[in-house]
Amino acid sequence: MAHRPACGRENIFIQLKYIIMSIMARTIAAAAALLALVASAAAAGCVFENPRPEYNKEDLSSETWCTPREDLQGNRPPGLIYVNRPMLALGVSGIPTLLNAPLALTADDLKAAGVEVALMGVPADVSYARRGSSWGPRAIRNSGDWYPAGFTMPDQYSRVDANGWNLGQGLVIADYGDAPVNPTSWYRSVGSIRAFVREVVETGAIPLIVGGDHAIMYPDVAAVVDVYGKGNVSLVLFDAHYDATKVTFGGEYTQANSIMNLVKEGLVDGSNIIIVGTRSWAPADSDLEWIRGQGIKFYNMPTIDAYGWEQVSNWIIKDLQESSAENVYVTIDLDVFEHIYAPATGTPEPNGLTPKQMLNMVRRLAAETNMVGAEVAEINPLLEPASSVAGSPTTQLVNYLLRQMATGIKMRKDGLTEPWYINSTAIDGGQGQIPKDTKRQFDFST
Ligand SMILES: [Mn+2]
Repeated sequence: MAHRPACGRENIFIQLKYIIMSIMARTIAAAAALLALVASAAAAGCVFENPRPEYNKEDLSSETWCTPREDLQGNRPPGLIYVNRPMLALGVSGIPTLLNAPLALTADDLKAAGVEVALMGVPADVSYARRGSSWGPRAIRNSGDWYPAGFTMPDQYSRVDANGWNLGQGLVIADYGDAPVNPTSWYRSVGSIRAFVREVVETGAIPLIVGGDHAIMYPDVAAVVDVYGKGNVSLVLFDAHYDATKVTFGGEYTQANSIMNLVKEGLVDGSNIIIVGTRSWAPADSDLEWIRGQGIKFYNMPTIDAYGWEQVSNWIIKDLQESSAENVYVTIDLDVFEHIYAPATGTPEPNGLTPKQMLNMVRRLAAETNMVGAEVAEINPLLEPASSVAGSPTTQLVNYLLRQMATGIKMRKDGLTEPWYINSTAIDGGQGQIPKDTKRQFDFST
């Protein structure tokens, strides 16, 4: 029998029935999906300490950016994931990772592999200057750092090999991927970044973080303080700017006021903060008054010019060693460098520090103080186009900073913590070709 087409009132009832069923089905599915997201979010990475009006709870994509995939847990034995097939993969080939390190995707991976250094990115853009730093971590991965992971690569000053884990030397280093950053709201990102970094610090790994603009300082430092305790972390800031301004256009957590927030919230004591390399047309007198009032140590460029970098760098190390806080966090804004050395940065200033000064310094900080974390922020590859593809002065400098930090961490592990340690074979390869009474340009012992 031919099917009788529905018509008239009957047709309306059938349509209504389908419309009602469809609405019910969609409502149930949406509710289930939302519940699943909320449940997994609670267990995983979404932390909203400061929800803003733009947070639309009915938007099912609103928590996807911070919710780890469920299959990351329990479907494989935890440990490092080697993403490149050859034994000796150069940076230019294969799947890019930070320092060509193997990956870890969960805290269980870090724990199972005994990861000592967890490299990670925080791809955030909050700055009110030239934006693009969110591309920083990707640019460093793409930079073609040509040193393969796992093979012997001694630092030329200390002769310490932080890289050679394939040979039973070196540190266990992993790329832990990127912190969750909400593309529409920094204020929704802050809590999740803090939780992500805290998760790493809790495993005992030292996070070495690649930014992202310098607003990442607040959640990164807060996470380290969450683990080590309020007042128990010293903070050393290398920056052309002092990052404690009251002028933030109403923003609570910006790239320009992290120092102020960390002090006001009691996370870091002012007397445990050292600011190094500032030289812009600020701080104004009132801000300088605030800095003095907190007991913040301030080695600005006039101080470095007056007393010399070697002297000032010794004072910084001494300040940290004598601090009441047991732990040290190092935050580097790339604009602390003379602009020509790090052109890919958002708020450059001339008259900065040199790679030589800073590379020696970060190795010393990691070796001679109890450095429990560090970050390099304000890498903006959009300002130096080649940097996103094949490396550049800026990206190679960042790779060097990370490698010198790792070297210092390995030196400390090996007990090489004396001031300005350099290996006896570092100068002239230990051949003794330089007469013993030749005066050194710089006496490492002072
Ligand atoms: Mn800064």
